[in-house]
Amino acid sequence: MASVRSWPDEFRLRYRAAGLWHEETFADFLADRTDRFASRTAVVGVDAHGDEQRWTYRELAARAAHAARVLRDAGVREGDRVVLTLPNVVEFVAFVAGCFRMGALPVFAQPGHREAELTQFCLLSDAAALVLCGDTAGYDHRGLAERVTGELRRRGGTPPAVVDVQDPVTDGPALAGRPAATTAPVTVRPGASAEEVAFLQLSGGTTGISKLIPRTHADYLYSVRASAEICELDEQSVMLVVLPAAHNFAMSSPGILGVLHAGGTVVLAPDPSPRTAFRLIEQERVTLTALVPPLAQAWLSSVRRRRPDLSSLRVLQVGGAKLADTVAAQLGPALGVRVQQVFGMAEGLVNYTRADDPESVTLTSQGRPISDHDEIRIVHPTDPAEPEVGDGEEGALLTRGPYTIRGYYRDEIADRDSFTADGFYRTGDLVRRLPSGHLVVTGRAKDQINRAGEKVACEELEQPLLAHPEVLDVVALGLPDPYLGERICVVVRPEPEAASIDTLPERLVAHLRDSGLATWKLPDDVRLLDVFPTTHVGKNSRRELRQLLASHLQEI
Ligand code: AMP
Ligand code: DBH
Repeated sequence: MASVRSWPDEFRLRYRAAGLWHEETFADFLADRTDRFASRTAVVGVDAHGDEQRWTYRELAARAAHAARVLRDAGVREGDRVVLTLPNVVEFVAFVAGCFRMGALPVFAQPGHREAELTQFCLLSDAAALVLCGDTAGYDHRGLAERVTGELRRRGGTPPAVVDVQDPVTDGPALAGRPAATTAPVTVRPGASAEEVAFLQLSGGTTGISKLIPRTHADYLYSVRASAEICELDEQSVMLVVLPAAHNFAMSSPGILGVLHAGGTVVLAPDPSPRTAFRLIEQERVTLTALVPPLAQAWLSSVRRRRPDLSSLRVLQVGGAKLADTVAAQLGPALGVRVQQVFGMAEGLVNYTRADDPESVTLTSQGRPISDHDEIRIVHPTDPAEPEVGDGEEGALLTRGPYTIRGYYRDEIADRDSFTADGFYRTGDLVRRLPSGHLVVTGRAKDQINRAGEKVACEELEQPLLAHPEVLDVVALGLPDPYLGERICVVVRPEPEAASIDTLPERLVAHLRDSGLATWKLPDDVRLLDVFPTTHVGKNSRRELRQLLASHLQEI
């Protein structure tokens, strides 16, 4: 794929020679686990109709084969991209495995994404199919898909076939003018190279809507294997997936794939409430789960009231956003678990605290990299020459390694900003390194808000608001919030002629919703200000303005 920047040969050879990259593809891996663990339980959860399911590895393979047939009948071919926007239902695992089986590339969208994002993902990936769950938590995803395909048609694109897992059609006419269905089974894809792109993950987005992240079989499986080892997974491991299943954390750190790799059991929580999680932990004797910090806090308060039996739970992973040291210290004693901090990104690098780290490190750092081959550079955050800062000093984190991408999917402009000439990814995170190699996340140098682990690019809010006739100027920023970490605030300079100032905040939120933004990106707080503080004119003036406004708002 010419438009994906990959690892130079020197690095590819190094990673292979070091035994990090294998020949194994996802299809090989799943076929192998089906043979080895056939009658063990692979997946527990509810299906798209809300019925409980419990699949063995053998049954998962059969469901994956069926999903592959559904996709093929919808016109999907080897190498095609398939946008998945599914909640935590068992079909999610079946369709991911089905894509791998037939050599199609899943694009991991979230069920909260709306027209703006889904249209963009379909366009960027030239998707052959969009897989959804018709009615998700009372929201009509079929109606949403119609709007997305309508928009794609208007823009002259080929709309994807729409597959509803609540009603998957295997023998109907092919959609959208794609080739007609056949009834032949879809066989496991032979001969795929492990260094080809296996799927597209989404970045949290710093400019505009999320970029697509091309991950190869070899690089991702390395991180999955190594994560499973660090987290000491085995056939007895039972992982509860509370976070959205398609998120990189839930997929791979060690997540769904790590557990399937080890022959363990994945339990999908249909909703993220502590009540549901506690019920499933008791019922399935869950050993491991992963949360974002606000959920960990919700567990703390809920455990005192509900007194659940968490005796099977050994490890509680927390990541996606900074965990406050004070909360970290309470979790272990209150829940009777070992806390593991996880600092990762869909672009690659993942850091874990380890089982044998001293408690002082586990509670105050966000872990150290998976691999000795992860290269870490911590540089001056504002000096364009990017000199490295001294040990223990705060700086911007750059990284390069065996599972960190060298470029986004078909986005050369983003590549120029996000990667150095020698291939280091600019994470946008500010960190400090401890003598042990552990990283402490101290802040962020990117124009992004991290709301409870969900990332929003400031621009995603500012662009549609600037198009509103009553808005003269707008700045989106994250304000500190004791529960969410950050809450989304937009500061608006209204047009002097704005119709009714009193109702403007509500109308602006409605405007954002109507513009098709994902549900979690809508502002928590809309502030109106007649005058913005002035900044020095320069490249980063908007960032400076955000900082000025943030400190201004905290003072008033
Ligand atoms: P994404 O781009 O959505 O994959 O999000 C990755 C980003 O999430 C990282 O670059 C960090 O900004 C943030 N992040 C992930 N885990 C942590 C953590 N444990 N502590 C602080 N920030 C985190
Ligand atoms: O926030 C993230 O993107 C993240 C957090 C923890 C991640 O991608 C991961 C672990 O793999």
